[in-house]
Amino acid sequence: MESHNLDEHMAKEAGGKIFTYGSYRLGVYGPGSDIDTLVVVPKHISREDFFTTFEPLLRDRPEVTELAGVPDAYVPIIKFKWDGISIDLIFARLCLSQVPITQDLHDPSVLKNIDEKCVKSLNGTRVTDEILRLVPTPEVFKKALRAIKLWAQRRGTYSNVMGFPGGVAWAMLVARICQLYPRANSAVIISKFYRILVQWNWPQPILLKPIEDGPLNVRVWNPKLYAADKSHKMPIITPAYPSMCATHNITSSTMTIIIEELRNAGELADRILVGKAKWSDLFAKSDFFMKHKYYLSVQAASKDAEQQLKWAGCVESKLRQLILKLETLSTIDCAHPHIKHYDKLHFCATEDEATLIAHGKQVAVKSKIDLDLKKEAILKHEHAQDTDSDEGKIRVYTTTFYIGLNVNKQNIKPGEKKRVLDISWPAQEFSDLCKSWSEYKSEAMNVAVRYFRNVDLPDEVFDDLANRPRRESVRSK
Ligand code: 3AT
Ligand code: MN
Ligand code: MN
Repeated sequence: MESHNLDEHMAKEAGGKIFTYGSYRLGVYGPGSDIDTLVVVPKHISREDFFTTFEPLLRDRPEVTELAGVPDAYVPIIKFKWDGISIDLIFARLCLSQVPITQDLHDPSVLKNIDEKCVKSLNGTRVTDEILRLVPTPEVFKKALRAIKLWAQRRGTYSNVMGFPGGVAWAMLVARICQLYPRANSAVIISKFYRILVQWNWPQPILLKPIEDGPLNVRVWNPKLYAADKSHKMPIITPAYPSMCATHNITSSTMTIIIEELRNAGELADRILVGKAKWSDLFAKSDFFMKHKYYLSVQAASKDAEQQLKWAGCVESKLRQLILKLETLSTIDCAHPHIKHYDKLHFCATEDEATLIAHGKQVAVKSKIDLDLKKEAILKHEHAQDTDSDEGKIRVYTTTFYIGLNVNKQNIKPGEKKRVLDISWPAQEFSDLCKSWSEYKSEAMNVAVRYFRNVDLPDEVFDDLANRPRRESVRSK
């Protein structure tokens, strides 16, 4: 601070405040959750100070491990572990000479005269605080949300990137039901939740309060003005200015899946309330790999953990485009993305093996599954790469995403003998889209799309191998 030409008194008075957001702020964190933290500072402190002065201070602390600063992210962030607990730390500089301990972020005027990245960084806290302010009884809300989150995760409908509602969207849905039934307990909220949302007149938006205008020259969700906003299928709108749609990723396939899951859960919840079913039935895991007869796999491959993390992230962010293209085929009723992906490290003896694996072929080489790619990438930076006996072999990292397909073989067109499913066009377009990434290197990365029957799925995606789909055994003569 003194390096910023402030006298000692001014430096002391300048203040600063830590806020939280995400599941930690909402009180719905679990064992795998991080603590999402926002540091708010007065105008003398810049984002550069955050990364050049504060980050090294953190790095030097003995409690800190796996630290990674990402200054050029959409929301610039420092990620690290403190005593083994994951922390996401973001930064916002207000246009104020002091940030006292009583500083509040509720008023949209805090957004005045600050840069765009700071507006984005403040958004998480402003939204979670507003949700908590708008629910009649936060304790009822939190307990119901915990149940809904667990249900959505178990049913495979919790993932913003994959076209399902994410944490904030599910929270807003529960909050809306709490507003509609201000005196209900959490169990009643859960059963009303399913009933109301199955019957909801989508694309009517879910709003926790009327959309407000504010001091910035930024877009606020408005389907009357913007065609993109009008196309949202299940809009769930954030309550803090500038209001945005938290579910713009939902496609007609994921919407179908969400509604079907809501309907099934609603029926279960009714039976639970009259004692005819157990709560544990509601939280039963859905087996994605038993649901469909046909699947697509999308495999991103590269030779380095850090590169793989970015490349797989790029491919993942484009998957929605593939789903949208698949939905346009008349032979596909529903393209169902799996919310989980599979990271694997293959140790190849030859370049030929490496190439085959990168092209999605099944090659029997030594491999490591259940890989923590993030950790591998960070450890590499800390020069602590494991030096196991596989050194010298060629490493290929793969990340595989799956899409279940409901294939429609009816409505045979005149002249057609049998409906054939041809995914080559969407697959090619998708692969071109991934490869148009600015950091794409054709010699170091690949993306491979494959189409296959359920019986050809790899063993590693099944928890229970005894029940995996198999080819009908040929009866003995
Ligand atoms: P966990 O309990 O931590 O698993 P969470 O809801 O806290 O669930 P995250 O920590 O991943 O989820 O994210 C917290 C918030 O951070 C949610 C969203 O407002 C913001 N956020 C996370 N990832 C992104 C992203 N890629 N782009 C923009 N905002 C993001
Ligand atoms: Mn979190
Ligand atoms: Mn986080």
